[in-house]
Amino acid sequence: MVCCGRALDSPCTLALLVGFQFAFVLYFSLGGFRGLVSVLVHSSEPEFDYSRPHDVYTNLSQLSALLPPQPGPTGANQQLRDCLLPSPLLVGPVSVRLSSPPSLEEIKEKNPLVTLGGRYRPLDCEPRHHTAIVVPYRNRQSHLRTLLYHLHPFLQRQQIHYSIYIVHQSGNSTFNRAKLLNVGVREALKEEDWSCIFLHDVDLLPENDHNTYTCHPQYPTHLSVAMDKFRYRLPYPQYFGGVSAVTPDQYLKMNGFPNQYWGWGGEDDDIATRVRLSGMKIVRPPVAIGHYKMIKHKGDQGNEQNPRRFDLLKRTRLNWRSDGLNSLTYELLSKELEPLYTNLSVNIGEDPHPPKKKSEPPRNVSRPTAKPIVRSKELGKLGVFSTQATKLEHAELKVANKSSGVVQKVVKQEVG
Ligand code: BGN
Repeated sequence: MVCCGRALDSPCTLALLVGFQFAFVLYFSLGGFRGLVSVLVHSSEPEFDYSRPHDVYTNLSQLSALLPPQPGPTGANQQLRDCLLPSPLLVGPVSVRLSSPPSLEEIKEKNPLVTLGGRYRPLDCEPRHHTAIVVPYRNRQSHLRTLLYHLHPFLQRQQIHYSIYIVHQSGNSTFNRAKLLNVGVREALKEEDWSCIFLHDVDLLPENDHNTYTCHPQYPTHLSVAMDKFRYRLPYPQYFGGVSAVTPDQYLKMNGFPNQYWGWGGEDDDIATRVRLSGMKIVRPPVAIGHYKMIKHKGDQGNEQNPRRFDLLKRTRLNWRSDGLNSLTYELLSKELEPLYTNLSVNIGEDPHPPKKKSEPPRNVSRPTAKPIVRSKELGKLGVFSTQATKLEHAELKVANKSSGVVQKVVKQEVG
């Protein structure tokens, strides 16, 4: 060919360069390798119409019509058949009521089959799953009512045996989500041989009941993969916050969760790192199923951003075996079986580094927009960013940041 005879300045070389550049940009704008695969190979992702959600109490009247199981002639309960898989009661997308939640009495009335402590077990079939839902909590009365109003019917339709545990941090010290989760897991397992434990933020509401509150037998699960706050996608690939689930075995394997994260941020990244360090990986439902809405709210007093989270994250590899379930100390102040939940009130001690009076203003998480999660200054402080992340990861990051405004990974290389 005429044009290819000469070196760099030939039109052919130029055309090739432009071509490559175009292919490169196309590759990343389609979401890198994964995006390309999903475009080329027809996606088997389920599809749901979120524009026409069902009422979250749909199909529940069928359940309420069931009488409590009648004892047989010998006094023993009849043998129940196993619950069907998937539950025939599921409806898919459900509407989320975000404002003015009903009173606890009204919620109880709408959920007559929920028993003391916020427990439920299907009456007409033998459940295949036994799930404890652990919710770290402080001063969020209206969020709690919104969650209970939504979660009880949502879970009953899934025909699982479940109980909701609210772990209330007493006192005024800085909030410690991961430590409260450790307490919740330990207390829940004292009560019952749960096969699955859900770690659930109080302000997150699942939007699709095909997102079953059950565990993967081998690997920890991350459920809140598509939150409205992050424009219905993962803010970064190793994100493990919001709603996740472990079996007791998985929990033991990773030595539970860290106890040292006081204040907002980083503890979920630490947990994700533990998953990998203990030889496991994170599994997720399809994005089309893992939809969640976050209740909008102003900054959280007592849960200011934790400035130490970067340093803590750098040391997860060193600390995870000694800080966790095996170093957990707390005082259980009370355990009350409320009609819609079990209330565990706990003293988990004091933040050894309480924030100074004039600290960063509390984070405002009220806007459902994808805000930069980690500022580049903070990335710099971490100091581990460029040491292990590959060039490809950096390039992907740049493109993702440009298109979404979300600065993606910090501990990416830690969580692999
Ligand atoms: C991340 C936070 C997570 C939080 C998500 C989503 C950190 C550690 C920085 C090194 N991680 O940035 O804790 O769940 O944002 O809001 O701040």
